[in-house]
Amino acid sequence: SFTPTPADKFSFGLWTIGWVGQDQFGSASRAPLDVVEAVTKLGELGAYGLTFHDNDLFPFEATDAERTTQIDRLKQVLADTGVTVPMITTNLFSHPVFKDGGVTSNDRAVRRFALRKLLRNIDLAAELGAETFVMWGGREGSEFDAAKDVQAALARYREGVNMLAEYVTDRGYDLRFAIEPKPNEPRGDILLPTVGHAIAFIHTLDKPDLFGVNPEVGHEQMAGLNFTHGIAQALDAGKLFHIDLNGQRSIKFDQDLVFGHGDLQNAFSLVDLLENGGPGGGQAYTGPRHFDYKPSRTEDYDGVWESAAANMRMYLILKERAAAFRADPEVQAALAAARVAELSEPTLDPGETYTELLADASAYEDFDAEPYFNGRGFGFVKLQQLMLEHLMGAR
Ligand code: GLT
Ligand code: MN
Ligand code: MN
Ligand code: MN
Repeated sequence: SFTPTPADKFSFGLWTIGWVGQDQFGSASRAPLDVVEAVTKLGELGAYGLTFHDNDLFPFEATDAERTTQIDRLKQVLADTGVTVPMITTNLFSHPVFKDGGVTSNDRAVRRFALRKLLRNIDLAAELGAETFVMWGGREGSEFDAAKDVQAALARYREGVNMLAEYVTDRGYDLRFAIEPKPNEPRGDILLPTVGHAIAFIHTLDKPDLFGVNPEVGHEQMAGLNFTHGIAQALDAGKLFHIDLNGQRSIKFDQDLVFGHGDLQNAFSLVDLLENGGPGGGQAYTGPRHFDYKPSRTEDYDGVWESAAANMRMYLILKERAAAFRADPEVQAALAAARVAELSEPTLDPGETYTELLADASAYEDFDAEPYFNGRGFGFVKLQQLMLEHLMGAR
């Protein structure tokens, strides 16, 4: 069935359904959404989780008392609805103090302020039982090459997150960090622009095991990359800690469309990978299916909740389509003809080294490359057509 339940682990950012529609060219088209209403509605729709930035819940300027009031209101509605907070993140991008970044601002006082804001929000994450602490460094970057020493910025990034990891360890918090890449917007160029950059950076940290990635569909696609490939590499590295699902149509500004409303083929292969791409053919990813989209500025609140439901329904439809694709005997035959499973066979025999490979005449001296001309096609197009027919509901 396409009706979501908490077992599906769907979660939404408070900044997604709560986006009031302000953009570069226009003011808000909707009134602000209160967190109690947001959680109640998400629970009714079948979501299991709410995620948020500190300043989605209380404003940057909030007094301690105002902050506590909002946290208490959230805790109450979580208790009333059973909705959880699996992930928390920190706003280091809205206030002008962060105009040159948070942890990598040229201004050292801003960097120290950003670290304090992060530490305070880590305490809140632990208090609410979140497992994941997302770090999207939207303002960590530059527009002007001469104005940013990128090696120094990466060193400060590393210094900052190493300190956060030490804090989490010392406090005994059960919290892991997920770095979210994005190539540009709001900065002209953002540091750690893709999944690959982020994974490479993680390997330079003091406690790399505490760090993974939070890839967003649209962000990789803004860089012209194949999102499913990025996710596969994150899985290969053991670094898929969280995921931001949404839609993006080609290389342009960050659209944050409903999941599947962008590159639908890629959304299909993504869901197939997450649901069926595990080692034994099971789930490759068991964490939250988190939606980071923006309800179109054209919608009123009925449309906001329609669009929230559409994300979950789209995921469940794709999951059902992927299962049907895998179960189809014609697909299985096409997969075999395309020799997809053969890639899982190691290239060398057990225990074989270059010595045996060099001695194997069949691998080289007697290997016949001739039949590959005008023959030995892989049949990939037939397989793709079958996939699309399943996706379209034509099979
Ligand atoms: C912001 C950004 C998202 C990030 C959020 C987490 S904030 O809306 O566009 O992609 O996931 O900081
Ligand atoms: Mn986005
Ligand atoms: Mn976004
Ligand atoms: Mn995101």
